[in-house]
Amino acid sequence: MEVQLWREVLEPYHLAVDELVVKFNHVKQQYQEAKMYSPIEMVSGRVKRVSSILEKLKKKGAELSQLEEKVEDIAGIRLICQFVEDIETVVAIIKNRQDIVIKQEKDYITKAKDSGYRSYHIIAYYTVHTIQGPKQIEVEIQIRTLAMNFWSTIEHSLQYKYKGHMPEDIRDRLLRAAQAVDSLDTEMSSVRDEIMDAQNSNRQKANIISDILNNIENLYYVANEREVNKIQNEFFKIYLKDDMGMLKRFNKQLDIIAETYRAQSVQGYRN
Ligand code: 0O2
Repeated sequence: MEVQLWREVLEPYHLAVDELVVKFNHVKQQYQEAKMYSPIEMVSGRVKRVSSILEKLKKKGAELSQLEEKVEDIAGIRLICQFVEDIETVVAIIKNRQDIVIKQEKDYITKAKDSGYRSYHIIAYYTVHTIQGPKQIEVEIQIRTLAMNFWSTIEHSLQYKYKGHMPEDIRDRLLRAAQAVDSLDTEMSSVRDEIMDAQNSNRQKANIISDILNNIENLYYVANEREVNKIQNEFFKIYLKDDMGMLKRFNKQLDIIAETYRAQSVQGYRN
């Protein structure tokens, strides 16, 4: 293959990565808009660098012409979760999609690699549409927790630094760090319900505050300034008390006031 053709070969992979990043971010956004906990915390994607593709071909003893069949992770998507339990949910979401067809699953969570690496991999078929028509390509989706991602990012850069000759003491320390990451994930899972409750109530509070501020802003257009200032000051006093019940009741009162003004303006229109 001529060097300048790399761009052409990789083009559909770039398209697949771009599309899938948008799609998975949209999944996250949908959960957030439905005011639900999202099992996907972060989405990223990359197209493998030419040097890494060549390296993999060499490792597999494959020809350049076998590039697309032998290198399954030219297009790579990474989905990061907060908790180990979320990984299963994300895998189920992927399996439910019609635009992603699973070829193979690699569970390095149940059984970590010898290096200590933990992650769930899905090799899938995904079709992109270019001006040449549809093209089915392979994509590798890596699903892991924040803690697993932290470990693998560090380990990956050390692998790069030592180019396959990692000193034994570093390898041992990385293995110990991998065990610590595993314990951290287990520990976080045991307090998952509490953490999720806290995150939910933070989200709920932010939503109520934004409703209240919207109501106050709308009242500026219909009520007199003195009344709105009074409401604003009252809101701030309640806000400082950090009491969700009071915020909810205050929001309800504002809804009633806003409704009264709306009714009055409709009546005024009729008269
Ligand atoms: P990069 O730079 O991320 O692209 P196989 O084809 O099954 O024989 P392969 O392709 O190595 O073997 O599959 P595997 O084991 O599922 O690994 C694919 C990718 O997972 C790797 O791609 C890494 O991104 C990641 N990975 C696998 N093992 C490790 C590990 O021990 N440490 C870290 N940090 N990442 C790992 P590349 O091409 O190695 O790298």
